Amino acid sequence: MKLLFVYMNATMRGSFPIGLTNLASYLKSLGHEIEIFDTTFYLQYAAKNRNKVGEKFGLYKPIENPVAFKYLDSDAEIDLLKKIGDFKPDLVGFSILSANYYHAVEWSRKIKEVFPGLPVIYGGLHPSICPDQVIAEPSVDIICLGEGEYALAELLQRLNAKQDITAVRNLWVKQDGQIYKNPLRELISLDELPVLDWGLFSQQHIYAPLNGRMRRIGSVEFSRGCPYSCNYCSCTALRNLTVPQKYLRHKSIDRAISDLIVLKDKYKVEMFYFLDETFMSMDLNLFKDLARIYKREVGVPFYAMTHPHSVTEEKVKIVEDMGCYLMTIGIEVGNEKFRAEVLNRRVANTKIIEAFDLFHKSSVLPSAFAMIGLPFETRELIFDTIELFRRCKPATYSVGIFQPFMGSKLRQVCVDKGFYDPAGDTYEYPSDTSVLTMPQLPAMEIEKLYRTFMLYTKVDKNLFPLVKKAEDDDVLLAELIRQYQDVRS
Ligand code: B12
Ligand code: SF4
Repeated sequence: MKLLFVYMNATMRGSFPIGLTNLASYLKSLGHEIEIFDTTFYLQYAAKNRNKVGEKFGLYKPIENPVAFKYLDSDAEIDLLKKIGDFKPDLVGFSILSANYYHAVEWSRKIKEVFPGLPVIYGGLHPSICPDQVIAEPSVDIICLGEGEYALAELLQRLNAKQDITAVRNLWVKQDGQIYKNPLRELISLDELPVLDWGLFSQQHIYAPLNGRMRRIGSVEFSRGCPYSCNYCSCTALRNLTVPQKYLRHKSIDRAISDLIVLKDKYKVEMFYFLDETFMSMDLNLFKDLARIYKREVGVPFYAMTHPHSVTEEKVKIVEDMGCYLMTIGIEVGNEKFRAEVLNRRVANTKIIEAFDLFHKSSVLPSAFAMIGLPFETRELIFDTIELFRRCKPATYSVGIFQPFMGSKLRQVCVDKGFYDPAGDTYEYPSDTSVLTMPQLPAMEIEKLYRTFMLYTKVDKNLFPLVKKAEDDDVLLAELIRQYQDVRS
């Protein structure tokens, strides 16, 4: 069977998406003909380029070795229809996060107009957490909840054999005015997935910025799932779908290593990015084995993300020896009580500081994640975050304005407290803007602190009045950013 996936990515930010690549590689390995229509490199999305916003406010380092990407200046919708006409798929599958939902709907309506008999399936995070909304959309015939590999394989096999498709597990199927809602099946064993086939995508996806340099980066996973339940994260909703199965699982070391060797050689990977939700949380003995074999057989530097709780002296030595270049630790906010009560992240500041200090003593660069503009947050609380950043001194970091993403508990809190009106929500939130209306912290105040965050974390404290002035003075802001963006915090 022929399946055309539509990878909706309106950020102009590359990286081979793990979920869709796994899915496409798996179906290809079963003999299906798979093509991907990818929106990543269309110039029409330039305004949504998050990297550019981050660079402007000194939040990302300027790139020393820019890559000359080839962007497409044609119209993505016209190109998609042409692709369908040429490839003649038996099924079109949209892979979407919430941010892409309405854009995908525009396109699938158009597909139904031009190719009325062509079935359309939606999968990915948004249909998994908002199935009722998505199945009600007339241009969508089928939705997939949770992991798609086995479900799509069975669907394609049944479509090919012209068999009934209404009882395929993980799928909700609309047929003759009825909706068939099927339960979820067993989770896939990660060892059953074939080696990622990045050849299905534009090879430009291999280039990504890291700490001021563009590098050939391969996004991979060793484990899937997370033991925590932070209130601002949508992963928890995905995991809850699969209860009582254990969503948190990992590959066997043999399989992980053999895949990494293939990818390293085939795509000349300079650095691997382990997308595991919290890489260092794995069992100590497993970690030791993985590290020993990785160092010997793969030997490529890598970076990953982790929870501060997982950082111990022993584990830092292990990742250092394994060749880790950078580890991102979620600080999120600086006030311990606020972090526990609002974010449901119960970790002490002393533990966070200890984690950064351990990394500073090693050769691994510690990086940090943070958010500002959370519900109930005040200017003083944001300064607690700035203060903790000044103490932890991350080598690089990513700070974002909180957005009420679908599937996160905090979204509902924002709606209940009147901080956010979900009527007419497009799910697309510009990265330098707050969409909340909070009496104690107006959106404008959040945006000013976002623009000056880097400065407050780096300048000498006696310059704080000048930075405060720059909150309202774009010329001064640009000048200060120019002076301080290369200064190590
Ligand atoms: C890697 C990543 C990215 C990558 C790749 C995105 C992608 N589409 O894969 C990049 C950097 C591009 C990215 C960008 C953004 N991301 Co992001 N990202 C992640 C991250 C860290 C991992 C996702 C992942 O790989 N999951 C594992 C794979 C196996 O699961 P999966 O992709 O869902 O795929 C499976 C199923 O969904 C299904 N499936 C997927 N597609 C399809 C298609 C069909 C037809 C079918 C049948 C099935 C199916 O089968 C797959 C395999 O089993 C998650 C956080 C997390 N830990 O989950 C956030 C996350 C997904 N991102 C998020 C967000 C908000 C964004 C951004 C809006 C920016 C931002 N503020 O962070 C942009 C939007 C990008 C866009 N598409 O326009 C949110 C999504 C919230 C929501 N409700 O939509 C998450 C959950 C983080 C969070 N804040 O909670 N992101
Ligand atoms: S934010 Fe990170 S640690 Fe928290 S639930 Fe999501 S993936 Fe897990």
